[in-house]
Amino acid sequence: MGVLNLTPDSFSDGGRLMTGGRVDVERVIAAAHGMIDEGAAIVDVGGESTRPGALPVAVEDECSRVIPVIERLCELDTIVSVDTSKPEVARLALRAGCHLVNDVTGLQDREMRQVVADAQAAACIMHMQGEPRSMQNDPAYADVVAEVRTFLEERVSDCDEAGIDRKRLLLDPGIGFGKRLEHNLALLRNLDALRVAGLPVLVGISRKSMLGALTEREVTHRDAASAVAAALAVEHGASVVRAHDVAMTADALKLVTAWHATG
Ligand code: HH2
Repeated sequence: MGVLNLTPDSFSDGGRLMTGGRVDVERVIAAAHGMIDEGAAIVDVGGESTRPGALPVAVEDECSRVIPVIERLCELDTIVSVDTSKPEVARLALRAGCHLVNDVTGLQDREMRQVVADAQAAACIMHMQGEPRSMQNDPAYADVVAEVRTFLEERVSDCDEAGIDRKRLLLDPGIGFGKRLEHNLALLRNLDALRVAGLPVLVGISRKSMLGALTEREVTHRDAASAVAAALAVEHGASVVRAHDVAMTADALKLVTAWHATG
């Protein structure tokens, strides 16, 4: 899953796809073509940063960033995902042809579940403790793996009730979303335990601060560590990895595949 952040303030690449404060649709489409050529099967479009301390974006502003891009991306041969926690944005994105709703609040909102069910769309259920503004203030767990698993179980059952086909769901431990380094590492080591009902797990670790803590590198120099982390995540049970540098990640995953093919 390649990341296309259409925001001025994303933690690693804010503003990259904007010109004069507005989304540069042609630049986004060119970036998407690049990612697809490099091996992305999904492109994930977001109009609101979820970094720690990020400020909320109004529905109209988020829509004006993502909808024109989604309309164009749907003409390409790829799965289009919208990274939003707002049902209004998800509804319009799905109407524009988007296939997957990537909700960092885990589809806890009933209206969001209804939007996904009505469109027979796919969805990613991510775990977060707290909310972006304050989630890294003092995250605490008694047993992070058990608590994240319970959360995912509850959300899958909410989705069952809403009539969302389980075959359309992805689960995500939410690396860095209300978690300390030790919590992130425990989750990454136990991805198999998070496969509620055997559903596939998505991991988003690309450029995140845990990699900065481990390598002492700034966010602009974390792509090598991100690719290694993606390979480790797949080796430990992830089915999808969310990446900013798709080419480097695809190389890492080719090695994992070859390793097993020759083993
Ligand atoms: N991480 C980010 C955003 N969306 N979605 C899922 N499912 N999993 C993740 O780990 C995840 C996510 C944060 O990364 P990024 O989009 O690059 O930054 P920002 O939120 O600042 O735009």
